Amino acid sequence: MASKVSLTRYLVEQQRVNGLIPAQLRLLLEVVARSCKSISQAVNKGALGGVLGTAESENVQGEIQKKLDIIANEVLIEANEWGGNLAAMASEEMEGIYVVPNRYPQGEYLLLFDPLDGSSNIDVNVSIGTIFSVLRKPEGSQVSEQDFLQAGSKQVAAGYCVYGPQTTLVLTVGNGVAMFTLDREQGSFVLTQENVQVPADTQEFAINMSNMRHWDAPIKRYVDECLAGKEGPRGKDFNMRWIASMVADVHRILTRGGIFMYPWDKREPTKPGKLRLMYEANPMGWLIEQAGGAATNGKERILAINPTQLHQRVSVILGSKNEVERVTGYHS
Ligand code: AHM
Ligand code: MG
Repeated sequence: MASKVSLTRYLVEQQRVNGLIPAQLRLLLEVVARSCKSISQAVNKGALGGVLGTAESENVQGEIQKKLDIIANEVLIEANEWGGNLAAMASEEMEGIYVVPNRYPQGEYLLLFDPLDGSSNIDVNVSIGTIFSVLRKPEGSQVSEQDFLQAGSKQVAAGYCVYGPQTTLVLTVGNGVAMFTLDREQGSFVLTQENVQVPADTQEFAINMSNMRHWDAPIKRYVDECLAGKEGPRGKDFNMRWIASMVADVHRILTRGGIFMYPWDKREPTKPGKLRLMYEANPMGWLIEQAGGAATNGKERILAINPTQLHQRVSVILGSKNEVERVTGYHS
């Protein structure tokens, strides 16, 4: 039997054999993975660890923070600040950027994360996850928020860790998508799937249907056509899933195909969408593209959007290529 490939070995191969990642980026990804292991431990303890429920605080988006949102954010900051790989970090849970303190060496990279995505699912024991994106710090002076405002196409690594029945880390460094399952006995992530591919066609869609009355015409048209099934214009039946954890919905799509939509809607017309570009849509968009799928905001490729704000929101349509192209086509 072929020996198991650990995340460490996979990353070393990406560095040495494929020349895809410098050593500093490899070390940084190891630390992110280690943080995910700690978060997974905390998530697993649940009520026994006293980690469920809300904290008495709000984040910059005005959302009530859960205790685990704060714990996961601290784990990521503490693990990543001292290694010398990063210049600064940004998170859904922090208003401004976190510059690596002077007492540590500054590295060449910028790390962005949603420490615990799908917060509404924490207390009900449904899959949640950590999403991350790595950018290179532009050369020059002191690191600033401006340095983070790079299009998703500039990412050098992106991934997520889903805390579900299994803890699975999913990663791209621009060489396809690989999945690693946490082996709790060994304490390491083991490569369990390489070269992940999203089928171009699908009969499964994911959207929060309770917002239907607020949608724009193109989204309404697409979903109506799916709902019409065999007798409708698509000539086939569709299935529906909505987990309300983007990580879990994207993980399903990477595993068996599908389309995920969190579009702009009329509830808050000035907001471009619910999800955040820099640490949700960009990393997920890149993973999906690396697996042969597509990701747009209905008008353009998510990865082509030039950000103007750290916490900017975006309409998201991603997954199986032909379906994403269809919905995007309905917008033109
Ligand atoms: P969060 O980052 O505050 O957890 O919010 C993002 C989540 C996504 O994971 C998920 O797709 C979406 O919000 C669910 O929203 P809704 O509850 O409106 O269906
Ligand atoms: Mg989130």
